[in-house]
Amino acid sequence: MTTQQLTAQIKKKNSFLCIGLDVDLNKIPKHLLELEDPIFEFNKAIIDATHHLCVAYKPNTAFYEAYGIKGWQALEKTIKYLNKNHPEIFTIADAKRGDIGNTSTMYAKAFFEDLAFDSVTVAPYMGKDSVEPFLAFKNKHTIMLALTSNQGAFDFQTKQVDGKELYKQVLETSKNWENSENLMYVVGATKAEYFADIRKIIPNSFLLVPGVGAQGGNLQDVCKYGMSDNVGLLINSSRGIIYASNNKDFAQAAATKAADLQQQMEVVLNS
Ligand code: NUP
Repeated sequence: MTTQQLTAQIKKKNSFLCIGLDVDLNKIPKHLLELEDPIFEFNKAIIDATHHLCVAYKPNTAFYEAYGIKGWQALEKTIKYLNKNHPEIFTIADAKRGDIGNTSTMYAKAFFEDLAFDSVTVAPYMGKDSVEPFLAFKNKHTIMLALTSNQGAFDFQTKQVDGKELYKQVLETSKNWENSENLMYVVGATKAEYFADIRKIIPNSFLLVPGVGAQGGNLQDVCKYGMSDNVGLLINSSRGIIYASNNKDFAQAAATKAADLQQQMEVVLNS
């Protein structure tokens, strides 16, 4: 998918919502546990109830890897279901990969070719030759961690390196990498006061913004400082949407939470 197609979908749906599919068998409704593939059945119900309200889905691979082969098969079924029924929706494998070049190429193949995700999250710590193998895939997107939503972001990311915060070095340096037009960045919603500085470095790049909902990030603040001319934001909520209820009405309850965020986004887009 191209970023133009993503922006067109945002304008059509009046939404830049990304729903995180972080399935925890301890949190999903008990009646699903009797089915053969509870993880996929949960995702399918959430997708069926919310696809008109969001423009992206983001399964975090940890929640699938934790259940071994069955978890990975549920991830595969989920991405196939999305690509078949909602090919216009942007898909993100939140896997935070990155390694020496030939290994990164295999990670990229796993997510872009085998599973056919539109994008994957990548850690920048190993540098240019660990990220460029992902960038080489046409119309696929590499979402690099810049300033994360957690408290530990202050351990390294905001420390000065050569007179500048490390996350700013990451943004500036990566702009010059080959195929950098395929880069997007993760910036946490809990760090809204940093968005204005970030937009000075990367005015147009798409930002994946987790941290709204369960982590307490504020949608309006993120939009005020982070929105670009082409919107440039994908705001993620996982637990705040998918665990709105653990009864039989869970999918409808998730849709209500998603609709609440979508309506707030519509107001911002029209203002
Ligand atoms: O900085 C980040 N913060 C973060 O929460 C980068 C991420 N990829 N995430 C992921 O976003 C996190 O691992 C989880 O999958 C999702 C946030 O979930 P929630 O807090 O909305 O439940």
